[in-house]
Amino acid sequence: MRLLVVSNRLPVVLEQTDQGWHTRPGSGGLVTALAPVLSKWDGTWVGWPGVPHADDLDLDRTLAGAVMEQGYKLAPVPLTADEQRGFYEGFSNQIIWPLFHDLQSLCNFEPEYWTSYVTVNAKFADVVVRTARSGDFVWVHDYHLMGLAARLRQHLPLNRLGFFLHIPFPPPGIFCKLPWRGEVLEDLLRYDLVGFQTPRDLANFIDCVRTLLPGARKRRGPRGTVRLSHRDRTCVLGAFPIGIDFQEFADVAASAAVAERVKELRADMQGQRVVLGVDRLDYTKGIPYRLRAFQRALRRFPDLHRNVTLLQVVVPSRESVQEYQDLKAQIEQIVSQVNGEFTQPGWVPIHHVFRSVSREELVAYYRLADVALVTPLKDGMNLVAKEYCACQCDGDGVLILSEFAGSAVQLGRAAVVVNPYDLDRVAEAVHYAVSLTPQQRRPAMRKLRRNVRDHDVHRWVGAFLAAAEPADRPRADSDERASPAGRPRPREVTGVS
Ligand code: GDG
Repeated sequence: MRLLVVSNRLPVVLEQTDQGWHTRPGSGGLVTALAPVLSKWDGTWVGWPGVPHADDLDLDRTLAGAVMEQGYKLAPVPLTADEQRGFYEGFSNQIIWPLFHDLQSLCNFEPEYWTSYVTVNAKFADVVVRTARSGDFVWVHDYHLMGLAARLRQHLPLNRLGFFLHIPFPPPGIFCKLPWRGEVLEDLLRYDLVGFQTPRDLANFIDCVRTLLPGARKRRGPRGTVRLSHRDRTCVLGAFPIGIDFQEFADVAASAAVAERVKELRADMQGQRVVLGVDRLDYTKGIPYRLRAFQRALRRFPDLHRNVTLLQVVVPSRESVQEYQDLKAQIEQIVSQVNGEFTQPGWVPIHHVFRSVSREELVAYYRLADVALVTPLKDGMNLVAKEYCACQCDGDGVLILSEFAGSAVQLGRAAVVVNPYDLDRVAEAVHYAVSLTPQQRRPAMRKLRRNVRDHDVHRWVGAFLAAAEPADRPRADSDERASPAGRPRPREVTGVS
């Protein structure tokens, strides 16, 4: 069996220089996790190369070099600028992204976007069909490509098809606003396996199926999964919380180069305690609320003055979309307001970094930080929370975590859990976190690190692929209608103990 991974973007970055086009490897948890599996299984990654068509760009030739280095193949799906606008900026990021994060008021349900999404999903499917051989496992990633299975089924009847949703799945009250709700659900049920980040997302999906497709039948599957039968097909559903490459982060954090950088940063910070926020520029990450909460902390707890600094890294993202430009302006305004209110010679309360920093610099920030303030309004998982823990190789540090991040299911028992909308409680959490003694901080961080280590990204890949194995015969007595009373048993997600 070979593995085909399909995602919106290929795991490479194409760049144009005076010498022509060339590639450099992409970064991120998914690339790190899947690269070794792909090379072991003679795999191929299918995705959009990230740049619009250019006359002087020979995609196959440019990507050939990257293929040699990475040990697996790349199959590009070229998109026109119009397709990229309608499918990516439109349907994916102005409809599904806000809706699935419970922010339906930000949705723009433009019918053209749906048309573009259907066309582009068909284009992706065509490249997969051309690339796949009978028996290959096709693993599709994320909300941009929910509609691939229908077309793949027609042309690849013997291949197993898996899908993993990296973002949350909303409850029926929100999902039902989607004009194409029935199509999306039916499309997802055409996969053999659909994976979600948390048991809550899985339960929401089943509730939506129950609401919109009343004939669907639900049974227990192996290892906490659920089997849903609809029309002539059965789909396995499960919760597979994504992890990080713990060892890689821990090794970089323990390296001499990072230790040296942390020493420099500490000297720059002049003994202040550092509270760290790291986010892509996105309204789901709750950055304005976080900054307001920090402002409240400074107003209510004068002992924080000159003693605590918030280091907020914001990585530019989706800046062609109006909401993201507005968010950037809003963040800059609050930062300047708070700094104007509290700055004294020798102390600027918020350091705002608006750019991407290198992996090594990011790890140095994680190590430097006494407290990580991870307060998304809603998040599929949130890898920053896990990376922060992995990087505390001295066993110290405090994680303040939003109850609405998927990672709270695993880390909530040893983190300081907050409602990100509750500014006063978040302010108190910051004050509490910086007041803890090492004796109070260390046991919780030990538990957090153990949990992140034991549920790393390699285990995630293994669990998903194992669940995608052809099904055992279902037990005759486990049949039941999809109903509220018959909610799926949540997959056991080990909490820290
Ligand atoms: C989606 C879901 C889910 C950030 N700044 C820099 C940088 N980063 C890296 C972090 C982390 C990643 O970006 C962000 O991951 P998150 O999980 O926090 O968020 P999304 O990008 O929204 O990801 C999310 C995830 O998919 C995986 O399933 O957890 O819920 O929304 O890895 O390290 N990396 C570098 N410089 C930066 O400045 N090098």
